[in-house]
Amino acid sequence: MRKTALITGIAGQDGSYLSAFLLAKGYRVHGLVRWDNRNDPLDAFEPDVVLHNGDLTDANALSMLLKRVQPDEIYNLAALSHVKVSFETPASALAINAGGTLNLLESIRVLGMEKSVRFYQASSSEMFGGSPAPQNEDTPMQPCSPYGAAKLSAYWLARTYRESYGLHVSNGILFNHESPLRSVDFVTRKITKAVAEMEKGRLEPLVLGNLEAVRDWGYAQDYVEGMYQMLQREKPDDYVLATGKAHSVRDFVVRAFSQIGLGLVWHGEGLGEEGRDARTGRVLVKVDATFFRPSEVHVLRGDAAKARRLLGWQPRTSFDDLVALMVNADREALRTGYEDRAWMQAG
Ligand code: G4F
Repeated sequence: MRKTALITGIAGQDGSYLSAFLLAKGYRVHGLVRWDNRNDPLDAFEPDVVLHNGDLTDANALSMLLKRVQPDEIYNLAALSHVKVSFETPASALAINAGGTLNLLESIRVLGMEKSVRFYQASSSEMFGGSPAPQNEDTPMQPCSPYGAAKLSAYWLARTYRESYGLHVSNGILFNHESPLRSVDFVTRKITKAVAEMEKGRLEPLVLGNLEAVRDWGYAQDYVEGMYQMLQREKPDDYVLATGKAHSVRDFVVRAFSQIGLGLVWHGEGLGEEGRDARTGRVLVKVDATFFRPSEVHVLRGDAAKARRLLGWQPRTSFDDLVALMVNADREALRTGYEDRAWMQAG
């Protein structure tokens, strides 16, 4: 019997990789997508993936959808996922990330689907906030952003529904995971796209915020397998997925420029700091207050021993390979004219 999966947030990076992964396993895939976030016309016909317009905050519509689709597995990936934006729209962060999760869990319960559905909740390492690294499933959670607080609320709702109603609900506590599909609103893709553009002649420097923040960056494609593996376990549980290796934003920048043969030397400090081309002295990187957050999670480095032990999961892509594949994808996108070239006029 073919299984049916419903993925909320299917249009995002993880949704895209996960749907490809599940299709290859023979699943029927349904996806929930906000109508203004679709990159296909509303009446497009896609035989392998059925897209449904919807929004996690619309509880009745979600219930109707679950009743219609009758999924075996639900992957709740939809979220307001940008940490800095969550400081600007905290109520939306809470409504979507926590309220939306509640709407799904409550729909499962009210429809009596507790025994037929398995549920994956996209929890986040941002929930650890200020807790010292390395962080694992037992590390105290001390979020320091509306995003982290909302995700923590969803995490506890998921656990509550598991323990109170016997739902098969697992939290995947994922550390940062990136890819060429990442939006440029996130620091890794912002860097790799700028580096590829500079190689092609862009003149303006790359402008960033906090260069000292340390993250545990993995490759998104490796992580969606872990999501799937969690739902194949007989018993639901919570798992950290991470590489265990940490690098600063500065490390990422240096590595990305080295990919196009440029070395950086740093001058100045704080907001006045600049990264210059070691050979020509040209300014390639600047720092600006716009990209700092009201409060910052300084160091995230995960310990995924439990996922390794119980799921057999481990990341396959190193930091260096991740940076290389992202820079190369952006170079290729420019070469084929896939990305827009607005920066050319601006430069
Ligand atoms: O790429 P980021 O915006 O990712 P962040 O905030 O760590 O969140 C991502 O990972 C979480 C998992 O831990 C997810 F839950 C979340 O949904 C998202 O996917 O920022 C990474 C670091 C931050 O410390 C930020 O302050 O980079 C720093 N940074 C420095 N300059 C910047 C910039 N971040 C962005 N987005 N843009 C900058 O110019």
